[in-house]
Amino acid sequence: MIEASIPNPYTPAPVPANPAERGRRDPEETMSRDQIEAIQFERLRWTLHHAYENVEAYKEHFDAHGVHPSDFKELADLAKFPYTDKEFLRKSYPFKAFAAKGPELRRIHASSGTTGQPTVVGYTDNDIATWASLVARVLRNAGVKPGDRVHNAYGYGLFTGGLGAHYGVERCGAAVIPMSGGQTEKQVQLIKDFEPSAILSTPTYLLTIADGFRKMGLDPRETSLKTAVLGAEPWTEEMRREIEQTFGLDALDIYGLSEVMGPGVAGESAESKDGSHIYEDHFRPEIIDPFTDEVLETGHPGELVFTSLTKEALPIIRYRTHDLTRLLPGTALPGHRRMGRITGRSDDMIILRGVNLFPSQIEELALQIPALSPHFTLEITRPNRMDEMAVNIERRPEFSRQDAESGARVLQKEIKTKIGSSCTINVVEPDTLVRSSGKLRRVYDRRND
Ligand code: DLL
Repeated sequence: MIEASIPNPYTPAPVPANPAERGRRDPEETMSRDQIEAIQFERLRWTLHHAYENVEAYKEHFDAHGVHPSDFKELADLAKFPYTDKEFLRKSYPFKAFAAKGPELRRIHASSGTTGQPTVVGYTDNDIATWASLVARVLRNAGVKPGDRVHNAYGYGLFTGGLGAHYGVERCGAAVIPMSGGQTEKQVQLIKDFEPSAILSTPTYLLTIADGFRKMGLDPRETSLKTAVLGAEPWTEEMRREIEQTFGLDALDIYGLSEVMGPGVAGESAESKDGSHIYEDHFRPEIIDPFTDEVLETGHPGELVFTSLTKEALPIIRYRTHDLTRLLPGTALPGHRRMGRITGRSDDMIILRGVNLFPSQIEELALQIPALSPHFTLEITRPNRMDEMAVNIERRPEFSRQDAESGARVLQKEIKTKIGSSCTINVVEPDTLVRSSGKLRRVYDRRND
């Protein structure tokens, strides 16, 4: 047990022995906003004490900003506490931000990121139980039931996607097929033979699996799959439509990040299909202006910030995710706010001759053109001291080169009028761009090469 001067008000609910009961909703899901905020207050008060007393880096950080956990007297007081970010965790590499250092520590994951050393995250038994219960929540709300089979194509290993999703499937009473990412032919074979009703994958990797079906002479619409729970990278409503039509299933969102837990911080309900609900009995979200750091009202777009409410091994206070979105009132889970689609990460934003743009904007426009496929990359160069962007995009195999070229001209015009950037479009042949088995890299910035 990790001690703090005030007792931890939370313990994870026991796993029902009867698998059929694992299909039941958690009582917190149907709570009102007032009830959720009352829970948030109690749990946040404990989290602040726990972080301050058990993690030296938090004590130094709070002391440097002249705040103490006893300054937290109402929810709004959270704003008195300083933000944290990747740099805060990086400086604590590998374990200095952990409150659990001894036998309480049960698992370690890490997120690789694109640069520098990985960010290391840790879990106690209770953290793992909570995590599984939240992924189970996402899956239940997406329509997965006890007795279902679920194909898990998230990568297993240090990445939180594979194992995080794995225990969530078991927790909701379904059977997990731990396929991991890659080996697309084998994915196709197992989906065909094991007949899962649901698949967990990144949206772009699911498109690769669809290609795999076609290559084996199979129609992706003929599979047993009824639900896809997709996340780990930004995706658009147009991509949702593409995937749903390709497989004839319901595609729903799952959101999360390693530092805050992993997959299952938020999930989308099949009944409303209107964005992921953040599980606010475990995470308090805020939206801030990424430039002025000011906290914005619900509904305003900005950067998502999270504070954990129940995490033991790695409490996280006002963590800046760099994910750009907005908070919206709850619908299917009225006490929990939803997040809008992530339009991009502030560190993925391309600044092209002064115009800010995100790959998701290109995805949205490209997918409206029938002859162009969702497989594209963006290549940015600076040949004559001027930024240039090329969109390399595959034509759909069922359309001619000529159709794709005229589609490309439409796309070029759309990018100019809707985003404000001039670019060139290179139509390439089907199946020539690199596929990824997990998170896809779309942007190749070669301006400094
Ligand atoms: O990607 C955790 C995860 C695994 C989520 C499987 C969902 C499914 P990280 O590797 O730490 O963790 O990357 C976190 O991925 O800050 C977002 O930028 C992005 N991301 C995750 N889910 C979504 C989503 C996992 N549903 C980073 N939509 C986050 C858009 C997402 N972006």
